[in-house]
Amino acid sequence: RPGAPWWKEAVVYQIYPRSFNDTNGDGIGDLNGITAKLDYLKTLGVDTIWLSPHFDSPNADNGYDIRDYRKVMSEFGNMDDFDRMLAEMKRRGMRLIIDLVVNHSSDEHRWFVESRQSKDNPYRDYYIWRDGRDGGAPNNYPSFFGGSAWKKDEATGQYYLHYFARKQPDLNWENPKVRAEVYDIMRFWLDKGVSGFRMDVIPFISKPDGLPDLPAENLAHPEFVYANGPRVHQYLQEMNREVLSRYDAMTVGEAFGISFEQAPLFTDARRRELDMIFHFDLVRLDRDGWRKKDWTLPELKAAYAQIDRTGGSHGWNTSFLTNHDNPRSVSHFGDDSPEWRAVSAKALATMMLTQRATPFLYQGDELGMTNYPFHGIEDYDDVEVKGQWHDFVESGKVSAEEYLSHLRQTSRDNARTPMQWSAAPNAGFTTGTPWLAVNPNYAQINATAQVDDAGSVYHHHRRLMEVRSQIPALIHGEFRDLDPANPKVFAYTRTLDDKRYLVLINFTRETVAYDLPEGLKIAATLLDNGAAQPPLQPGAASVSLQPWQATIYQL
Ligand code: TEU
Ligand code: CA
Repeated sequence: RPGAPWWKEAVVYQIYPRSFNDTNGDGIGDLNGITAKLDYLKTLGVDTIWLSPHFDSPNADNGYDIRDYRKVMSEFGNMDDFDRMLAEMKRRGMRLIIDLVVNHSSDEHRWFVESRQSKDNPYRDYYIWRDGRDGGAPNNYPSFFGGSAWKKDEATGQYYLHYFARKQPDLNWENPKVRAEVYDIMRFWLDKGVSGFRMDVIPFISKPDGLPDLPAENLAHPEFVYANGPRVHQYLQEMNREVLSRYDAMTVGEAFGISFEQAPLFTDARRRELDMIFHFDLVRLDRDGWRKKDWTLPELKAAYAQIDRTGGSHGWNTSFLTNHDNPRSVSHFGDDSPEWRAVSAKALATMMLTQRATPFLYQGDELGMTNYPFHGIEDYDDVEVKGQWHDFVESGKVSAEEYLSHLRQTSRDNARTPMQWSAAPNAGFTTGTPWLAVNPNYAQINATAQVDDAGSVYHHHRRLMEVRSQIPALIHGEFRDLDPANPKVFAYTRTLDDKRYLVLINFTRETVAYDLPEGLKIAATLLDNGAAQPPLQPGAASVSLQPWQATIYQL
């Protein structure tokens, strides 16, 4: 569409650098490893990369705890490596967006090192310090990573606030100096040539006035309170005015705690805040914290429809099925048994890449990588798991067996195992010892094998991106769910002017007869995930959908 901003037509690929590609044998992925794989990504068809944090960090939360916002994490390389990586992306016509983690910093950031020294330190107000109450924490806020969100600091006897780990103190956005520092950091990277930011838990930056106790009903899900501070929109509008409006940058906010109805407050273009947000309601459809619940296809479809209706009216949406905080999409929404893994991964890709939204593909999903076969607690690395283990299992509230049975399906570590490049030892990820175990299925599921196989999950992603880039209706066209209550089939149209496409996806292992609504006639098959048989006759009004068949038709 002439005049559409580039980021509406982009396909973004998320790299979790620690697990992507190790070039020096220390078992940790690095920036040179990314540079070495740019041709692979270019051939796949992605044009924008979102890099999870690459900044100097003591890694209490794998880089989401930043010690120096202007320095590259030494495990990942140095600034020369970064500059080379960015130049090589640009040479290939690719853009880079980076992670902006400014709700909190590391406790090892020099601001915090200063801040904790004394009550009158010039950096004291960079963070949120309060006196304790009755010999305990200032209020009842829980941390997402276990225990209280407050930690007493011996130097002054006051407590500091940390919504996440103790090593992730929350910054005080009320302080204009903090905001100015953040804007400077943003300019530093934009001036280097990055094309925007994914903003970590950005709705949390404004804290509730007076920090009153959470009502009991909010204690299990404090995000709905944390995300609704009084000045979040004021700060985002200021950030837009001061920084973003001066660059051709895209922004996507991680909107943890934001409901569908609230989405437009962030993404309505007329408000000049963010371009897009990541909604949690779809990827967390079947979750209650670490617990897994059942889900149904109509619920998933309702989430898509809601996202389209609310975020899309004067704004734009994201489409994603996983990221570094969620299980693998084929294990979650598809069927990762050997018989159905590849075809169901292709079906999910068809859905993900034909929404009226910018798709965000997570590393390894283009191969249909699966969850890891975790056994005991010792198999996990995640700081979140360790905190929950302490709060729920060690406290005796939940049995180890029960917690672990849910965790196998919900753990963030599922998506963090190393990228499976080849059938070589350690999946070709490293010549050393990988920081997190490689999924043992790498001999069957790896990039080298799939690049060589035209029928692979990889090539299906490549074809989908190619088709998407050529057909504006698949990007901008109106979305309509034809049959929201159908428990087996997702059927929707994408319409732009006189061009109309139909997507049919069978979410089951059975053959399902699907009758098209009155008046719809298929003109041609545009792209199929290899399950359809026999090919459809033009003009057909009914389709016999094969197990996990996903087809885009032209109407
Ligand atoms: O995620 C925030 C977030 O909402 C999840 O980590 C959430 O707390 C958890 O999955 C609930 O089970 C962002 C980053 O994506 C995540 O990796 C960081 O750990 C977190 O913020 C803190 O920076
Ligand atoms: Ca390395």
